[in-house]
Amino acid sequence: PIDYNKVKLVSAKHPKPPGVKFTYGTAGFRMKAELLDSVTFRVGILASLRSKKLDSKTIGVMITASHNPEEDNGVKLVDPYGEMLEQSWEEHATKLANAESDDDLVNVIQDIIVNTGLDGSKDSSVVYARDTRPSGPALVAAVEDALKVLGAKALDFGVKTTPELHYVTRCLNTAGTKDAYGEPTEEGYFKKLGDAFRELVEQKPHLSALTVDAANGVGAPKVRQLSEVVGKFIDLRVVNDDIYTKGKLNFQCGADFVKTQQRAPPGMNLVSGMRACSLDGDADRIVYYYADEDGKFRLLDGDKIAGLAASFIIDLVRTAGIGDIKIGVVQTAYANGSSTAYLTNVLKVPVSCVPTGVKHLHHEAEKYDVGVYFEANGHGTVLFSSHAINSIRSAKGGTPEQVTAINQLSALTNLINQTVGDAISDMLFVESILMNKQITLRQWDEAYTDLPNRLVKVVVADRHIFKTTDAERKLVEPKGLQDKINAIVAPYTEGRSFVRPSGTEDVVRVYAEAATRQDCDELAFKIAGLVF
Ligand code: 16G
Ligand code: ZN
Repeated sequence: PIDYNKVKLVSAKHPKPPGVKFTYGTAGFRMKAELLDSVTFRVGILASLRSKKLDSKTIGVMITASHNPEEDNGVKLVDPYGEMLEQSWEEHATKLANAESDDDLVNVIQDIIVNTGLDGSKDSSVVYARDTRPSGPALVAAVEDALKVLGAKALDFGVKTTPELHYVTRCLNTAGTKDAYGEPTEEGYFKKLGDAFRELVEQKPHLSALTVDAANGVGAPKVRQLSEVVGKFIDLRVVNDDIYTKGKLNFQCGADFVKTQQRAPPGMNLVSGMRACSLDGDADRIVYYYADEDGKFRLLDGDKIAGLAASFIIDLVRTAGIGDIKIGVVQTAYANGSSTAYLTNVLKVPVSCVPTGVKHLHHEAEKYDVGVYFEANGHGTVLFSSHAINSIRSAKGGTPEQVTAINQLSALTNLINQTVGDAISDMLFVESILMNKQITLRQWDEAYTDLPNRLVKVVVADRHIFKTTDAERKLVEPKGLQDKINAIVAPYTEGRSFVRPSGTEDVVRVYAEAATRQDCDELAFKIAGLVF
């Protein structure tokens, strides 16, 4: 049973900053690190409660603020199979974080116990990891205090990428079952990826070196470790790998910088013929890019990866002769209009659009046998249903081509991190496709041409008055605003624009795309003016 007096005593060492309102949002709790001590302590408590609720299964806790500035940090929970925390528990997290006093905290814990019908006397087990942020160790200590006071089994997974933590959580909970996902260690993770990658590319000629911008974050040491496993097949050159100098994390580098600025990180010296990609600060996003003959920067973002991945898998399934496998792609409103047209008209694959945030994409992708989901920002993965996996594993194949395609599909199910988008796994996935097709980044890029697009942040008095519908593509509130947007967009050729409140920052985001750069910028400017 839970010793509430002890909880209060330890909680007193992790006081809530008065007046601050916390929300468990799309990416868990995220803000200036100095405000997070009480929050991480309480998330530790919630992790233990969640484990008790789920028959003592291991729950994951990740301490990271992804692509945010170094002084930020964040914390989120991972459910037993590596998914995001079940949505109904986000509310419990928010209530716990906002309990003003230690007594209130105990009341909220007791409410959660009653509300969810969990048995407080059950054992609990929690695995946790952090990225390279300097504020990480102290926040880990706060989680550990919580686990100690609740008597939870605590597993410190150390400095890891977010996707590694998702991976290990699933491994721990499936060990010894028919759904075993892999060895619950970092070595197991790299071995699983490395073996699958080798299977896919062993016979293929090598490509030129790939420059990997690691955002001066946890991706840097991890890509180096990966290199030890796959170095025979792929030449990885890590840049922006300084995880020790203060202030460097995500600063003028990384996937978010490259995607939003639409340029290479300064200092990379991207020249024609180079192949490059950028990870974000916790290595769950990746974008590719190159310079064309004129030295012009060309981005291959999450939409381009989705197109490449879908076309490769469609071909494999067709060649393998495995019928009855429904392939679909899931995007958000930020997907470039050209990418949606390419998927729909050229690949002829069904496309669904869902609200921003991994949990929405992930759930929608689960509706297909093979669900490819990517956000334009580079976060994404591919999910294989158990029907798909069984079909692939039991397929025999009559011709050598069929056998190869079946083996490749089977390898893909191991190469792709199916718990969450994973920059390292996605990078190997993309590389394996490019090696199989023997194509350059430029040739990949030729599948379709992106419409010029612009993303603008608008600071408003209260972003909560903005309410959206239709996968965030339309505003329902403030009343009348959507009609005005429609009227402005109407005259633009291939014009599209939408407005949504950010889930991670106190701003409203305006997206616009149109046939020309000038039209697109003008459109973005006009719509931003409406919102302001
Ligand atoms: C979070 C989401 C990411 C989304 C971004 C949008 C997860 C794990 N992460 O980082 O998928 O693209 O928020 O941010 O769900 P915004 O709401 O500020 O535009
Ligand atoms: Zn991230």
